[in-house]
Order: sequence, then C-alpha cells, then structure tokens
Amino acid sequence: MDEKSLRSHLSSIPVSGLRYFDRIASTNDEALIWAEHGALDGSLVVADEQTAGRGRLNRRWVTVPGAALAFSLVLRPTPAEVEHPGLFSPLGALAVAETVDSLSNLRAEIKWPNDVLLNGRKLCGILLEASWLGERLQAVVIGIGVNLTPGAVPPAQELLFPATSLEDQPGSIPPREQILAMILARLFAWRQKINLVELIHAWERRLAYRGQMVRIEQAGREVLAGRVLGVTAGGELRLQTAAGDEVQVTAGDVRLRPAGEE
Ligand code: BT5
Repeated sequence: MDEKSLRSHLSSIPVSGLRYFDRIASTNDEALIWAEHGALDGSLVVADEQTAGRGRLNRRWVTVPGAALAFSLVLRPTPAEVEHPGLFSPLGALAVAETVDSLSNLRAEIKWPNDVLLNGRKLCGILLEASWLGERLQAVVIGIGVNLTPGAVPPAQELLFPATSLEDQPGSIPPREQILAMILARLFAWRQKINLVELIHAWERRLAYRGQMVRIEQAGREVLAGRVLGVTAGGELRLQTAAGDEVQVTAGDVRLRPAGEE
C-alpha cells in the first residue's frame, strides 16, 4: 500500500483529503488534530502500521504492517446529523459488515455498539471520537481497524474477546486499497440514511446475540444482565432485565451470558 495506489483506488469516493503514513502512533489522533486545523468533511487518514493504536477506554488496538486496514475518517456533521450523534456509530460497522459479506460466504454480525464479528470473532473494531468547540460538535472521527491476514490478530492472551481475520475464511481477498474503497463507498451511502429507520433496521438485523441473554460490563459500574431486544432510534442498546423491564444502555462491553449463570 502506498499513497499513489490509495489515491487511484479512492478516485470515485468522496474523500476530500488524504494523509497516508507507513507508520503512525494512531490515525485517530492524527485525524483529531487535522479536524482542529480545518480538515474538510471526508478527510481521511490511513496507516500501514500503528504504534499506539487505541480502542475504547484507552485500550490498545494492534495494527501490524501489511496485515490490516487502519484508517480514520473526519466528518463534519450537518445540522440534521448533529441531532443524531449516536447514529455515526453504526455507519462504519454496517459498511464493514456489508463489505465482508460481499467478500465471503458468511454473514458478518455487529456486536453493539460497533464491533464487527465474523464467525462470532472480532474482525473489526471502531473508535468513534468527537471534536467539540464549547457545546458545539465540530467534527466526528470514525476510526476503523480491520484484520485482513492472520498476522493481524494479536495473541489470544492479549485479547478481551476472540478475534479473527478476513483471510481466516475461505476465499481470496482483493488488495487492501480496494477493500478500503468498498468500505468507504458503503459508509458514505449509509450516511445519506443516517436519520432513517432503515439504518436502525439494518443494524438490528445484524445485531449479535439478539434475543439472547448477555452481560454488559460498564466501566466503574455494576454488571448489567438482560436479553438483547434491539437498538433505539438514538442508537442505545435495548435490554430486557430479569424483572421484565426494558433498559437502554449507552455504553459498555457486551458479552454472551454463559448458560446456567445466575
Ligand atoms: C475497539 O476498541 O475495538 C476500537 C478499535 C479501533 C481501532 C481503530 S484503527 C484506526 C483508528 N486509530 C486508532 O488508534 N484506533 C482506531 P475496544 O472495543 O475497546 O477493543 C479493544 C480491545 O480489542 C483490546 O483491549 C484487545 O483486547 C482487542 N484488540 C486489540 N487489537 C486487536 C486486533 N487487531 N484485532 C482484534 N482485537 C484486538
């Protein structure tokens, strides 16, 4: 992957600016700084390797060279989009899941809020960050990491959740630049539908563990248990507790609840 071939693969995608790095600390950090210095809507940061890739809650995201996609897209929310900040979250996950489906015979799932699972294992992680000026949402950065070859997957002992790569599945995969272009094309297409119920329905159709009992681990809070019902129009997870109440979850890690667990 190099800047020239990236530019040629992205020629039909509405990317307004591109910064490519063979190695960088984190594409999200670069995108956030760029956003603060005037990055236009659709500015894209891509790296072959990240030395300090980040997950949520400052967890680490591993990107080794030649094995993965790591990129961050800056979006400038329109006034209508500002009303639905929670809905930027599924844009990337839906785009990756649909791209993966088109490259494999499997159906990718979305583990709320936006991990993409293939065969029940994590293929892609997404970190959504925002840049504010006072109370005004200035920009949203959607950071996406996708494991393409088995070498991208960190050793099991470093993982909170089992992981996989696209090449772990049968079939051959196109060049990285092409996969990136496919994901971005779908992301921009879903963006047009950000305030439509169609987006929520597509998200729900791919929701992992729907109808099953899960545990939600939330930083500094008690574990919540319940049955996954779906997502709300604002992007929260809808959960039914043992008492039969519906609760809406805004953040956390979802895990399938082991059978027999109290
Ligand atoms: C995420 O966080 O899954 C969000 C990851 C976002 C990464 C992208 S890459 C481009 C952009 N630049 C960045 O710096 N970040 C974004 P979370 O749900 O918190 O999951 C983090 C956990 O995933 C870690 O604690 C590990 O257990 C696991 N992990 C780390 N690297 C992985 C990999 N390559 N594949 C699968 N799991 C991984």
